[in-house]
Amino acid sequence: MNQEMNGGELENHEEKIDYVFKVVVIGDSAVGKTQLLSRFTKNEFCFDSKSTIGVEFQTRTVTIKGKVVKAQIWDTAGQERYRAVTSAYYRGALGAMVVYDVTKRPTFDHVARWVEELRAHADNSIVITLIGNKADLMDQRVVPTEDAVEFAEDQGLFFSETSALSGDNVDKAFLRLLEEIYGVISKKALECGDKKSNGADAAMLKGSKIDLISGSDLEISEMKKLSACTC
Ligand SMILES: Nc1nc2c(ncn2[C@@H]2O[C@H](COP(=O)(O)OP(=O)(O)OP(=O)(O)O)[C@@H](O)[C@H]2O)c(=O)[nH]1
Ligand SMILES: [Mg+2]
Repeated sequence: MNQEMNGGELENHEEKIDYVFKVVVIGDSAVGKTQLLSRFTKNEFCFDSKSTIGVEFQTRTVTIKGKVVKAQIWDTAGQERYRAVTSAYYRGALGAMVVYDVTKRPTFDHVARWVEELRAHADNSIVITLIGNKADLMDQRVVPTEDAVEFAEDQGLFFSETSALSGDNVDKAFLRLLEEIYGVISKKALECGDKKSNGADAAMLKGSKIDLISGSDLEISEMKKLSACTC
């Protein structure tokens, strides 16, 4: 694993949090969204997982390129009847995971719809990762990896196959997404600095650390204001 992005738990470093990244996890019901979150945030897996009602979030704090990043990951309900509720949570999300089940073709066929919904409700710069979960069920696979790779390339998404059950690729996929988000906001901050300095005062960019308020209950919209360039 990347040394700079060790995914280490930093529970006692709340006061030092540099960024809070909101990430939403979406996809059809029973593809394993809740278990992916559980694996990433608690290293736990539950065979008897109950279908999520509405939306809830979990957090994990990691370091990326020397910065302390709190990932606030929103677990949404995949069931159709909650659609109207869940799309409201896309606002302010810097990243999204669109999950399907490699053993259920319809869950992959519906991915295009989930991505469309994200593009309609989320920010343009949102980083999206396509996740084919339950890769441990090798003999039940019906979605070939190539189909997903082709779709991801076509749509400009990152892609990983994971198993929440074994833990394979779960940390890697989340950490990559967080690293990509970090890249996007760093670039925005630079562009913002460029515009402000108008090319005349490069020193303005130096040490322009963005201070974020610690605490999981801070409004995401506030976070967004602080972490994104507004010029
Ligand atoms: N074999 C296997 N089973 C998994 C995996 N991930 C989840 N499951 C099982 O799939 C079922 C559904 O998992 P959930 O995480 O609850 O699915 P969800 O996407 O959150 O579903 P909703 O909350 O209804 O949207 C549960 O029985 C899990 O134990 C995996 O990687 N491998
Ligand atoms: Mg769930």
